[in-house]
Amino acid sequence: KTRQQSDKQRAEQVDPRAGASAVTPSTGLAADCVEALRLAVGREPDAATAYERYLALATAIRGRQLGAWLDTESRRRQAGTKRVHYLSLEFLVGRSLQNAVLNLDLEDAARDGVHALGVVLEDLYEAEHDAALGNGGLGRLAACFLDALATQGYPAVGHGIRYEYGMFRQEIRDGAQVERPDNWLYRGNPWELSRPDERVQVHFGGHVEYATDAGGGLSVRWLPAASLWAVPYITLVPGWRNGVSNPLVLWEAVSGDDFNLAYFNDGDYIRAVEDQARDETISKVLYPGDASAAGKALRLKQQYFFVAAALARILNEHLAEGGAPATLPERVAIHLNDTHPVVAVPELMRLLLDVHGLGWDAAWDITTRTFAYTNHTLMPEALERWDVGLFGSLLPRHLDLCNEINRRFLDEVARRWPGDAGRIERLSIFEGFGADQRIRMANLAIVGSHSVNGVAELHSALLKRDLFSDFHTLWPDKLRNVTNGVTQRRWLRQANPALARLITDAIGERWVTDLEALAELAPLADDAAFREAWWDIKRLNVRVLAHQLAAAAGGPASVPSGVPTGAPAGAPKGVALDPDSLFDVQVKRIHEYKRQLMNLLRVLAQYLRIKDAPNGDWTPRTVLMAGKAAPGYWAAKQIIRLACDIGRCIDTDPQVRPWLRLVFVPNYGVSLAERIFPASDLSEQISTAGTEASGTGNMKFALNGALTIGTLDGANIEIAEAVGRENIFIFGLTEPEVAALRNSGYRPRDFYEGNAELRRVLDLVASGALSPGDPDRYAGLVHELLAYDPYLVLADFADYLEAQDAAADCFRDPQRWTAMAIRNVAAMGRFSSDRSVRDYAEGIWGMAPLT
Ligand code: B1H
Repeated sequence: KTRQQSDKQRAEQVDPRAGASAVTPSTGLAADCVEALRLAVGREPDAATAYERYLALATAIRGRQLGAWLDTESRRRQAGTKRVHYLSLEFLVGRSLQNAVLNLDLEDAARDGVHALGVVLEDLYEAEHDAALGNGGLGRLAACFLDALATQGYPAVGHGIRYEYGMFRQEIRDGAQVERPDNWLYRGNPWELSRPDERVQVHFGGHVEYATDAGGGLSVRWLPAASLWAVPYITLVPGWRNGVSNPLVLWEAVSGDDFNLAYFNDGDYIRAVEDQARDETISKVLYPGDASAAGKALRLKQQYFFVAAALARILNEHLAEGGAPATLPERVAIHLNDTHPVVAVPELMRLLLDVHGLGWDAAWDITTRTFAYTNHTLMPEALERWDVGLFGSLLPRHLDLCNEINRRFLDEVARRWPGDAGRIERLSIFEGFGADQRIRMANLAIVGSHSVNGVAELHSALLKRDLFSDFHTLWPDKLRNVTNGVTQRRWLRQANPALARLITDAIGERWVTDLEALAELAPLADDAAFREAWWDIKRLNVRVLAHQLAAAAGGPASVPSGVPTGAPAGAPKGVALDPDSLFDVQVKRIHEYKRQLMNLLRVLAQYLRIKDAPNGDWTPRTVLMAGKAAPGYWAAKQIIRLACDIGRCIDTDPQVRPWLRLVFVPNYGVSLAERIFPASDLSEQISTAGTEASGTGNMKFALNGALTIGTLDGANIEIAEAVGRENIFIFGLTEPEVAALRNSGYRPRDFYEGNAELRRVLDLVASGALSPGDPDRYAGLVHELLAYDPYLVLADFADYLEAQDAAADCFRDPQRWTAMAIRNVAAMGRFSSDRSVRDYAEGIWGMAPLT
């Protein structure tokens, strides 16, 4: 306790932002908790459930956040500081209670408060449901950015959708993924604040009327067919102990019953109510598809719905604060998180032209100076291309505007490259003809923004070289890089308190707000006592995780059949994981390009080696895999089945089980990730070079002292540069080698025939022995690999095995392993989202923090 207090004092001395008035009041929190339990929840302390106590504490804390928000707002208005609005279809926030307690420096007070309620704080943390309003890296990045923005005192607002159902809950039944709805709001959400009076009308469909007005000018009227309300819900994002709080505005769709009066007048009451229900499906559910564009009407409606609401709010606030349309880019930056919110470009044009009466050139200048766009993927199937018929039927005015934007843009291109039809075709916002015509949302984003960035050095270089090469030739200064980052507050300080404490004891706690300070750890890699403490913490974290997974699996072997929720498939009940084994972990969405399949094939290779020499001196390993497959993605679901089948085969083999385990952990998400990263020894980052835009899990593992086994892909390259090649297990083809192999005609069968071990593994998978009840289960998968193997699994297999052997050897020397781990953490400074956000603010948004 004394230590915690001295930390606090030090923070107040060291951190210039933690001025006296900025510190969140912790006094009275205990009393506020009891009061909230009685007067907000309506329960006597001795009768309350854990969830009700959680509600009480959350309510007491939210009050303090509201105060900080009002202060932040008045500071911003007074100083006239520019503000960024981050538009994203996903915010993967996870839980909020512990994050708020730590960021507001309320831990001691909350412990006292919760003690007064008769429970321990950790139980209340666990009572909270994850806000899983995102698919994976893209959504979690948005959440890390909000934390970093608030911590550095940048005025910022997130805008997204208040999905009633977040990312589905994954169950594993009979070794296969089953999706269950994530009804995360069913007990209410104490963090959000609804603002029904600030609702915004959103329109769809209908047609556009053009007329010449009295002065001879063209007047345009969009006569929509339907309208509904967007109701904002505000969740506050607290900075780290700096008194700053920024809003995340999530919009809910509510039927505008007063606009569908026609049916009521016709007496068709039931039809009117049905329509109302249909409107409200807009904010019902998060699309669970990661990396492939959905192309569905509902998805386009979701995009326009929240974009229109956000822009209306942004413009209203700007005008209410005394701004004019023309000064928007001086006071406001709007960021487009991938192409999902790119309909914002024609929407802002519509507002400026049709509502505010500006001319085209002025409106276009304002628009392009306001928007910036981040691309998150090179995968062609993820690039959004809206069918013109669908787009025009929902947004007729916007389709007209896209045509006009394109016409003017292509005129410019034609002036520069007269007669270059090919270039015009490639740059055009539209592709195809007639019924097949589509809008290329990435092209619209680039044309409508002043800045376009990729998310890691390699990814940005490939955008310039391949996907956006014509745009790069046209506007050589528009494309740039901002490498992703993660917040060390959640991913180290909160998730791994033991390691965070060890680090702070060694170098102080500056790293919490300045990750570069971790460099001071480097000399300690040579300190035997420090290494021992480090290793012990890792083993302790592994024990905690192993214990949790066993508990989720239902404990003793006597539990009746049917694996309960959260149970690791493949781990027979009662078979505990070995906490001294090498914890080798791949957690991320299941996708072919991420090559979970290559990981599984090497597990089988290891299995066969052990079978060949059961008395060999093997390095014990526990391979954990977790991640969700998009519900319609058959190949990804097969990978999960294969993982479960292999896990079961190993577990039922007493010769192999002491040396090798494979566990597929169900329902990967933010809260599970917070347990897994601290308990990992080896981080699997094995995508085919040139396919993973950045990766952010790679950073979270390394920040928690896991060593990386990985390809030279995405941010792995920058991690390898930072930690040094001697502190990471790099293997596989490089991006140019991948391109060359593909160009020369890749024949996966050659690798099969040239590698006896690979042959045995694939023959085993094809044999049906892994799934005796369904022997043909993997015939198609093996056939595809031998005939096509689009992600070069077979080409990289041998090198991957070698790197795995090197990792195993290294792990047998804990001194050496730990020294490498410490050097990894010491080199993580530039992978903080604080640095990413500063790059955006200074290089793209033109913003400074509040003073
Ligand atoms: C990333 C997506 C994505 N890139 C479409 N693209 C989606 C695409 O719902 N959809 O339609 C959802 C998500 N997600 C990830 O972004 C990259 O794969 C990672 O490499 C990167 O680290 C992350 C954050 O930049």
